[in-house]
Amino acid sequence: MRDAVTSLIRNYDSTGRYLDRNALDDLKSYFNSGAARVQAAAIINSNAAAIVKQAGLQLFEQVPELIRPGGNAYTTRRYAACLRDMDYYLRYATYALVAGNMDVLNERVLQGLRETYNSLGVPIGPTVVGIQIMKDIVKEQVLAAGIADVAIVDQPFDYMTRELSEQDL
Ligand SMILES: CCC1=C(C)/C(=C/C2=NC(=C\c3[nH]c(/C=C4\NC(=O)[C@H](C)[C@H]4CC)c(C)c3CCC(=O)O)/C(CCC(=O)O)=C2C)NC1=O
Repeated sequence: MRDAVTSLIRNYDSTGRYLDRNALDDLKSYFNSGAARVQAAAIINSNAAAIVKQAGLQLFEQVPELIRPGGNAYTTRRYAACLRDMDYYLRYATYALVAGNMDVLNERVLQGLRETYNSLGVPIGPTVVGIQIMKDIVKEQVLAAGIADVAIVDQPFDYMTRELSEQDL
């Protein structure tokens, strides 16, 4: 598992280089966004249950077939599994957000996920919609807390979305 700093150092060390202008610029921008990343993680942490619940309701409103007979989230067990997955995505998004690096998502979330979902008939499209809904809710809350740099929030959610969708082609 890597973060913005360790991955940069690994990069430079592998070619025996001192940290050059580009490296220093990258580091500066990571450290400059550090306080906002931590604040955003704190906001998610104290609202996680509500964010997942609200995102689930919105998702099932947008794609009601999911919770009808024959839908993948139909039955209490599968409904709960779906919300649990949403909670995983949200929690790991906070790790990646704080790390400033998406490595943790590859390693702990995305690896093998498509195969699992395909074998269980979990539809990728609506999963992606659910991740995007959580992103929008989080961005609203982060913005409301006075953090201007909400773009940092996009990164982990968009990364998971992109990887899931691309893998499904
Ligand atoms: C931390 C990394 C991690 C992830 C990501 C993860 C996902 C994950 N989701 C699963 C199931 C599932 N995932 C869903 C999710 C959904 N169904 C829908 O219709 C919606 C679109 C969607 C919710 C948004 C459902 C319903 C199941 C149960 C499927 C079944 O057992 O039939 C399973 C199969 C085993 C189980 O049920 O626990 C895994 C491994 N597990 C992990 O350890």
